[in-house]
Amino acid sequence: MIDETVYKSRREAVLKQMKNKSAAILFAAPQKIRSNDTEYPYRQDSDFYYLTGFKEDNSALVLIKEEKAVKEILFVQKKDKTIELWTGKRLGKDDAKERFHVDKIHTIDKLDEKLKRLLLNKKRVYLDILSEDKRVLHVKELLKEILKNKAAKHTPQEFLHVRELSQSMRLLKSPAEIELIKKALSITKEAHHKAMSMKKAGIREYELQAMFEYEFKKNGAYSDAYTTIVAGGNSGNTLHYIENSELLKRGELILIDAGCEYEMYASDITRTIPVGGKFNKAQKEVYEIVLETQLRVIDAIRPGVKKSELQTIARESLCEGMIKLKILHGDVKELVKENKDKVYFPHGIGHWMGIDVHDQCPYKDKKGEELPFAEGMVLTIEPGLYLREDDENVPKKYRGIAVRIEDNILVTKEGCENLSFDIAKRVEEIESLYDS
Ligand SMILES: [Mn+2]
Repeated sequence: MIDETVYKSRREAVLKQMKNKSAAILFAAPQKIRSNDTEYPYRQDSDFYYLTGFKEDNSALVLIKEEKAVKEILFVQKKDKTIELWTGKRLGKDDAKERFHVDKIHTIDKLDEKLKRLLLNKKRVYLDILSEDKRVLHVKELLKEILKNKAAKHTPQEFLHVRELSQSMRLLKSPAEIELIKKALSITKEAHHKAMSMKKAGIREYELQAMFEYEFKKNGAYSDAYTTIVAGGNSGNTLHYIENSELLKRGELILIDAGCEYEMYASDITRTIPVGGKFNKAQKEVYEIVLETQLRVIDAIRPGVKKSELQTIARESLCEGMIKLKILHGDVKELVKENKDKVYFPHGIGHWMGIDVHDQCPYKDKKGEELPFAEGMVLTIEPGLYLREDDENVPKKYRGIAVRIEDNILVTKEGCENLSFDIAKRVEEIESLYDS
């Protein structure tokens, strides 16, 4: 668990970045309606959670920066016995005062009234400017009113994106955050190992998906971090296949991209395993190329290196392998230059990961230059080869094979640490787990 003082220091770091005479407003995630009065499972907004550790909906954080003073104000839901009977306990204003180290707590129904005062004489407002959320649009309307206020010395003239403040901070994970990711990975590992050991021929992809979701919950992870992909055979060539409805057949591979979320932190692991427990020769050949590529890329990660360099290492390594398998012909560098590999490896080598599976952190600095890796960053490394069954340029024995191998990597002072090092991925390891 992350301590209250950590959230406090994150807000202070946001306030430090804010310009003088400004206000920042961030809302809790809205409830999403599934139909009529039924909602999807609720998940807190990632930036709001990062700055408050608060999981209730219908809340807002307002940060105020003046020349010599700063103020943190949290708006929470009112206690209401009748509503709480239906939707569960609310923390309420009094308990929120005890828990949160902020300057002021109000109930959310006071937000408009307070904002009218708080936003007066501010020059800048940080808001989720890209959002279509009706509460954000409402604040914009309020600001129009304030702009008309003749009594104001200053009126907000500049709108800045509130999420940029926290998202750049979220790039570097603290030891406590890394512990949560490790915990998520330990649960995810159990599920992947169970999938490797199970007899799978004749069951449907969604049964395997259900096993993952069950293992996640059983071990204390409330949710998956994203919709599980269980793709048997050629379906693995559809990158975001989530239909998961086909029968798994002996002789095929299954590409499983599944990771749980633990205490709001993600894990994101892909393994490609044989349905019947044994890789055939062609599957093994493709698999070894992807594995060798993944190991080469991970080996290159250290502070100062950039993601685009890893992309090149991956592409060259995959091309080298595809030449050996006679999928591609020619010179590695030429093939990469001509993008001949793109049809077989069409995606990026990885992405930031943290509170979100695809963490919304910047990849470039303010000048538009690519950010070099630094100690504390966490990213996925996930090369793949996708050989469609209808691709006549691919030797027949490889058609319909899709392999992706994905691990979660922490950049350290000297190099990197593979946080998911103990999830089986070598051919012999996977095969020996089957039915053992
Ligand atoms: Mn991923």
